[in-house]
Amino acid sequence: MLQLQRMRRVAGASCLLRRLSATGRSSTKNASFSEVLQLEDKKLTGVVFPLRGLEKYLAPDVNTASFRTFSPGLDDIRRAEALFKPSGRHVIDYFSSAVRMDHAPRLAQPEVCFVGRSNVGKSSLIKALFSLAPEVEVRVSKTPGHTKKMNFFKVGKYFTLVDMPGYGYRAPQDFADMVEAYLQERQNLKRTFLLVDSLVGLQKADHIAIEMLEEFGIPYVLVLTKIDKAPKGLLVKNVLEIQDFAEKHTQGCFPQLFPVSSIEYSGIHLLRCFIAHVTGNLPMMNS
Ligand SMILES: Nc1nc2c(ncn2[C@@H]2O[C@H](COP(=O)(O)OP(=O)(O)OP(=O)(O)O)[C@@H](O)[C@H]2O)c(=O)[nH]1
Ligand SMILES: [Mg+2]
Repeated sequence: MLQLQRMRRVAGASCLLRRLSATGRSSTKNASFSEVLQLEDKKLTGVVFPLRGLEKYLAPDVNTASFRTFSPGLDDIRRAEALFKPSGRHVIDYFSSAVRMDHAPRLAQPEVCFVGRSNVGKSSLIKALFSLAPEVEVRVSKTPGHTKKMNFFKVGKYFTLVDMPGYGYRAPQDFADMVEAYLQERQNLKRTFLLVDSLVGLQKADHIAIEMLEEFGIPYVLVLTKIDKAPKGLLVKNVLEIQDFAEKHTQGCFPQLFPVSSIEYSGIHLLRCFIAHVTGNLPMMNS
């Protein structure tokens, strides 16, 4: 509690400065952790730890242990955010694109990638993660099948994020070759984020992706997207169903789900922290 109060005081000042300098930009409310720390406790919990925010809607006998598998302290989250903010020598930028593995850039630094059905919100999620570096161009679209190449974004010398074309709808012909080959061959791949639409839960195409990741023996994480659009009851139902499925039928899946909204920034701060952690850039202090 004391830690939270102290962080809120410091955050208040920097938040004001940010607001003053942010004129003219599109809405980025809650994009920065200092802003989130200004929220009242319940709202703060909902934005930073969306799963915990759902606990009040659950029956008392529901086991929520896996809601806290990854449970960083607020200071860990603040330290992780620094990696997602560009500064003098720390450059965050688009690096290159590839349609085949032999075109993929040779990068030794740790990498994470984002896969999932077309239109599920992969590019939007990367855009939200990079909201503190608005000059980084990440293209999103209402039209499914928008991202047609593997797009590599370098976060300084620390790690790389890879935006993938979606599967399922009008996927590029060589999608299977491109993404499957990447997942199988990429040596520096530390974690794969499989995005699932929180409004509809696991679909046939998602099950195929899960089977593929299980077969390749690749560690992956399920991210539930667009939670701002899902009524709470539906969200709770889908969270519990997916969690139950992951527990009973998967080996490589991280037990905790990561619900996110790329519009409201719910879950984005926690995900930044998780990415910093799995890429070896954030030893935990308070977990
Ligand atoms: N309300 C809401 N809409 C979202 C969210 N994330 C993405 N969207 C919308 O969903 C649509 C698709 O988003 P993209 O990020 O382009 O999806 P994608 O998975 O990259 O799609 P492909 O590149 O075609 O595979 C866009 O209209 C986004 O504005 C979210 O968190 N909340
Ligand atoms: Mg895309």
